[in-house]
Amino acid sequence: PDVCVLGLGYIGLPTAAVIARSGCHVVGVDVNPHVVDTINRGEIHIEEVDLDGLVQGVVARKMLRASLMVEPSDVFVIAVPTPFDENHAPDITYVLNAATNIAAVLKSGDTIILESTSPVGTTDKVRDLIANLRPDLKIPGIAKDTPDISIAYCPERVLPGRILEELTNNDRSIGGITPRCARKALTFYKRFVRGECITTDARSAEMTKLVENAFRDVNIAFANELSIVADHMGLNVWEVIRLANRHPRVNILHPGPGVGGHCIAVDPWFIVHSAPDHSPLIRTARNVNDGKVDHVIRRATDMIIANPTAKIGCMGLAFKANIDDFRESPAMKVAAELAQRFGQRVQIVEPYASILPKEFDGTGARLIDIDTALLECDMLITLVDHDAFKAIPLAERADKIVYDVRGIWHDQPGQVQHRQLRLVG
Ligand code: SAJ
Repeated sequence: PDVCVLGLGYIGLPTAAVIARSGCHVVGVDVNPHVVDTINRGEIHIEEVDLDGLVQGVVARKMLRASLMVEPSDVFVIAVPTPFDENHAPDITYVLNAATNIAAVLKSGDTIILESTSPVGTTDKVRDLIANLRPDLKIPGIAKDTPDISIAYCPERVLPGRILEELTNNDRSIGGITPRCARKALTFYKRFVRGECITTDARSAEMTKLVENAFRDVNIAFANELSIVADHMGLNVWEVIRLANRHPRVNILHPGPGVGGHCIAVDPWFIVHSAPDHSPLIRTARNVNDGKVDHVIRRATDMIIANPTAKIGCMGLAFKANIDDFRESPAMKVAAELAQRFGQRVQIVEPYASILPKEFDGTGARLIDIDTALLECDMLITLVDHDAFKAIPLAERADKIVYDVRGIWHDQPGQVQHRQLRLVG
């Protein structure tokens, strides 16, 4: 079939490229002319492992091209952002705009698939919108006889840095407005997904996506709360977690400077917004993870004030390890705040940045490399667990004052260590 993918971001572009590789002619649609031009040159505007070669190949073979306009197709895949406003209310305007544009070219036999993370009920809203705009079509769940079109919700669940691999290998939930819609979408996903595709209804699939990210958020919140408790009690949280995780049914995640990125810190709010009186745990987890940023800033500030001549190296700005994405990053918030407070005493080490982001304008902070940091800085604060930081041997940092927010240097002197006391085994 011919496929139209709406939204060419971190999910839409890799999805469009993988569908094109499976043998469909794909047109990718984006509102940004720069994105459209870049892709039509066979290039990419985002960083993702192996995506450049894949896009170059499918564009060269004329299986993928980009456009500013939605075009008639057999399958429409919506992969636009769903942000939330200052009250944590989800904003599905981009999804509804995409559906409006699809309605203009929709014909009998077509399938519409929503992949964007969405509050429960969004796929029904898309269906109602299409029904309004296209009274000539028989709509699933509304029309009495066999509908003309199919509508389904099929969330992505890929991890940045492993997108192409996970796009093909992960299992998928396929939620139809009706069972027939689910079967239609299933046939499409079977073309390019090797993981198992499990059909369900649209609302369950919408909730499943939100639940997956809320589950991770709650677990990270547990780890972050533990880190503050352990700090208060003079314990090394990493040691405690390492030992607790030796229990066959315990698996605590890693504390850090808070939770960043565009999904885990957002999606739980969609659940809270739908059921505000029934989601105290999910809401609290969000607040615990957001509060961890402030805790790290306070703790680092105390250490910096206690060492008035020390030069400080903030290690990392990315929202997580080994990627170049600095948006919604707790590391960035901590580093920028410390730079505001302490000016030129604070230097930034970020191997994935070529210049300092605008958040550091006027602070006097400089971007330095790892070697300069090891030479010039007296205090190191690990805000991101990049492999390049983990690889720094003890001999090169033994004399530093370290605030190991990410727990990457377990051998650092001055941290409470009990491992040597373990006599068994
Ligand atoms: N983090 C910790 N401690 C941990 C794990 C993560 O502090 O033990 C932090 C990270 O440093 C980062 C944030 O959490 O700041 C989120 O990172 P992540 O790697 O957990 O997740 P994302 O946002 O890159 O991708 C998530 C994934 N969801 C789950 O694992 C349940 C991915 O599969 C989803 O597709 C993606 O959200 C999405 O698009 O929703």
